[in-house]
Amino acid sequence: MKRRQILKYSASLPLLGGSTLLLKACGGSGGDGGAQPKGTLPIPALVRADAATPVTLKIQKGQYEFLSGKKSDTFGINGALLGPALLVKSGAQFNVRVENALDEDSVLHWHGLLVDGGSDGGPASAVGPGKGYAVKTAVSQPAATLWYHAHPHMRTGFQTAMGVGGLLVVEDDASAALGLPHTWGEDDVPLVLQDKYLNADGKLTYKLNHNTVGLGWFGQHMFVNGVQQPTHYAPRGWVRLRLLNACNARVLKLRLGDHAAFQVIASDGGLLAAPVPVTELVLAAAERFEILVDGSAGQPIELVMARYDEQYGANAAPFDVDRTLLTIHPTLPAKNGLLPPLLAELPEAQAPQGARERHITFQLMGHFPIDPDPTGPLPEIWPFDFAWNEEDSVFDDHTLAHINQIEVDGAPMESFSLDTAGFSVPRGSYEKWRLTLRTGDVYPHPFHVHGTQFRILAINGGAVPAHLQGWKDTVNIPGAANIRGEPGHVDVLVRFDHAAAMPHPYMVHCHNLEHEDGGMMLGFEAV
Ligand SMILES: [Cu+2]
Repeated sequence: MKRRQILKYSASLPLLGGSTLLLKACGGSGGDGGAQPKGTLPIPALVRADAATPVTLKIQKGQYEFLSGKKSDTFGINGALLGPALLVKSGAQFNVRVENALDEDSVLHWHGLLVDGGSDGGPASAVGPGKGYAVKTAVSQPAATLWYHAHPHMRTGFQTAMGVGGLLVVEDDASAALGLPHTWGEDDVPLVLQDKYLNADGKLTYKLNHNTVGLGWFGQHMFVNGVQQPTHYAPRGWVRLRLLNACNARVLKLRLGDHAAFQVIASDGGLLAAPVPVTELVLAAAERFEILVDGSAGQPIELVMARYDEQYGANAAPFDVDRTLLTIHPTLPAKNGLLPPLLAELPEAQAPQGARERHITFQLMGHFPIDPDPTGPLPEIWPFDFAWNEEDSVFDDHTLAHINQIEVDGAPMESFSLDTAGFSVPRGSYEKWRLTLRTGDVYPHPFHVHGTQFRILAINGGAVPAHLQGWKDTVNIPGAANIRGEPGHVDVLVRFDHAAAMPHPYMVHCHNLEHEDGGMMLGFEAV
């Protein structure tokens, strides 16, 4: 597989006019505002990880030039930054060995993979420096674009920001028969989207203080597979983009340069029932969508990150204006990938009568400046400043773990503990969960639950947009309209088919990684 990838790239080299490329540290110079593309889109190697071809994943330290000529310390998997895209076929065994070559505990979570708690890679499974573990587990879910990332408690944000992450692709016969674009790195293009905060020396800087813990770690540079504003040469025709928002906290709103419609074909857990045409697409942290863009005219297609005003800090400069993330030139010979009118059969998303209901409430840190007195003056909102990322960390590990909470059915849970399961769900039963926030929490929180792919029943009590009606493992809970307002709420239909018992429970948590590391997480069992 690796060799094939290299050959494909060698073949397209002359067209790119480049010299060296592919996963070399070739980050752009300057900010995101430059007019010229900064390099070619690196494509992560697609590596089959099953019983016949087990793969070793070494979480290691490295150095990477996010900015040209400026080296930064990073983490990566089998490399300096990020890791290979793992491939496993539904029905096969997912087979990897994880080795931790960092100086601290680590673990890889298989985000969206339906496996038991012991194989899931939750924080309770973290291993120390120099240690490793094997994962061998059957995969029995439809084709999907999943991912993996670090998940050690209180260090998930730091390690993921440093580069511990990658894609995990499940394939199956039904999706292969559809004729969708499927030539990896040509008309089937993985895009790992991440913002990074880099200091004046181009070094990735990550601190936990009141600001970053309250709002999340934001970067002033956007990277696509580790490169700023890259260019990709694709076959003429439909081009499939596998989008992953791998930011720690940032919500991304994407559109095409000419505002043309594009087709959403898959969400977190697999194909939608039918393609959904949209002109813009919002991805909360950890969400994935697969889209098809129309390159039949052979004209350049820009993927643009639009200004986003519904998350505090997300529209700070340089993201106060729309920014091009990637330019695709569909000028190579056509591959004839199809856009079928129907994609997959999905069961109706309806809670069965008598389904157990749970209310899960994310509670943002106690000293967030929310004034509970409705007659008092409005509290001051923090001025947003990227330089927070360089302020000293103010939390020790003990304090950090106890900042945020999750409440279940109105009962505040104890501060997050790896030793405690907050609740227990019976395997194989549907449950209807209402996900919500504290009154007056104006901040959006991406909800993620391990061990299942769920369906969204309602958002703020209303209809679910068509592209969110498929399988999901992450959904954004909208913030309140103002600091006195009722927060958003999302109803989802969940079912757990695999087992997770102490000491390896599943996790429900906010995927704003700084919120999660501050304790906005709860372990639970499926029995
Ligand atoms: Cu949150």
